Amino acid sequence: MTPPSASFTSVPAPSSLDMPVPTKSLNANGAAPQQNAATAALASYKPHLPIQAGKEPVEDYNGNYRFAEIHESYVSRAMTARYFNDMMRTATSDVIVVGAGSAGLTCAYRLAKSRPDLFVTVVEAGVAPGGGAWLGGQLFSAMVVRKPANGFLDEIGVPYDDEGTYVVIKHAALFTSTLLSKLIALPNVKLYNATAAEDLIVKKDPQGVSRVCGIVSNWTQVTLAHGLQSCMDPQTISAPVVVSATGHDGPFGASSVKRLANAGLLQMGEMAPLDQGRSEDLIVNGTSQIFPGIICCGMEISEAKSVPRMGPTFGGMFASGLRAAKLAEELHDRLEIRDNTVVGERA
Ligand code: AHZ
Repeated sequence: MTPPSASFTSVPAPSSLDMPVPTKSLNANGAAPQQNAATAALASYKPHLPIQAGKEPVEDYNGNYRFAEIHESYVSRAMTARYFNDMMRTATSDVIVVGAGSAGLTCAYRLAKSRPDLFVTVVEAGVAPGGGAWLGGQLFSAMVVRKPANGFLDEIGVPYDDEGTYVVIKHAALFTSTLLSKLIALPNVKLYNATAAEDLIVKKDPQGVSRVCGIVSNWTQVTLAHGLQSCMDPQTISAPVVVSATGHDGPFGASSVKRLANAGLLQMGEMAPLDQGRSEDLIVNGTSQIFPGIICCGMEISEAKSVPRMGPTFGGMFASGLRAAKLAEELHDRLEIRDNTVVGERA
């Protein structure tokens, strides 16, 4: 088998499972033009491994099951090409949603569904998106939602028991998995999980207004290891509108409001003790643009504005996410954007 190489210029249609023979092209100095070779490799990469006669896959559960052939390199490239294409695409996004808990997922879904012209990038620090929405209170299964937020459950097709002023979903995971599957299936959405927003991009626009223009991202495992290694630089995703839905304070929570407060750009509150009757209205109605370019929703609002928590009732998270989607859409439409850069905001 020919060893794999990062520097090849053509990939012949595979007639066997062997890797293609590398062909090196040299520049005028006799050095391999690494960037061009890599680009050429991508351009000529043909993701197709034909099924050969006599090696057809067989779906037989009586002991003769046989998979179609594979070569490790095809598996690697199938993932790598897509991930890097996504990164090329999302380096400039229309809206970034930070945090894929119940508020962030709801926001991203409503926004991407109602505005197919906007590309929505969702960045979630955890491996499993969903935040606290996999369980009800005290790690129990059922999820309680106060009316009228059950309207969103009707929209996405999640069944519930109607108990008067509130409804109960038999398992929180039914809500989260349904919403997640609908969100990821949308063509104008990319979800990066295991990826943390480490910081925000804040710049002055030509009118002199400081505004959030995107996020500083890194793989979460790298973010968590910053104290163990010398500098492991992040990279960025730019967007004229950022929605922060990072939950209340915790290992990662409330990260955008905390960052803006640390930088002296915002005065931050602190989540107030539980008051179910008051909390959810305050969270939804308090969902707002907390600094130019950044809208905050879900429990992060409780930290920004000292709102009481509500414990395990989730309607406030859905409605806050829906309000954030509306605000994000309106803000995006008010902004003057040239070459992916905000040049100003119409009144
Ligand atoms: O991993 C976090 C979680 O999935 C993610 N997150 C936080 N910081 C991040 C960062 N980069 C990327 N810097 C980050 N991702 O954000 C998600 C937040 O989800 P959540 O479920 O914690 O927050 P939520 O506001 O969507 O829902 C809160 C649910 C709660 S908490 C509560 C109470 O404590 O009283 N009650 C309810 C209903």
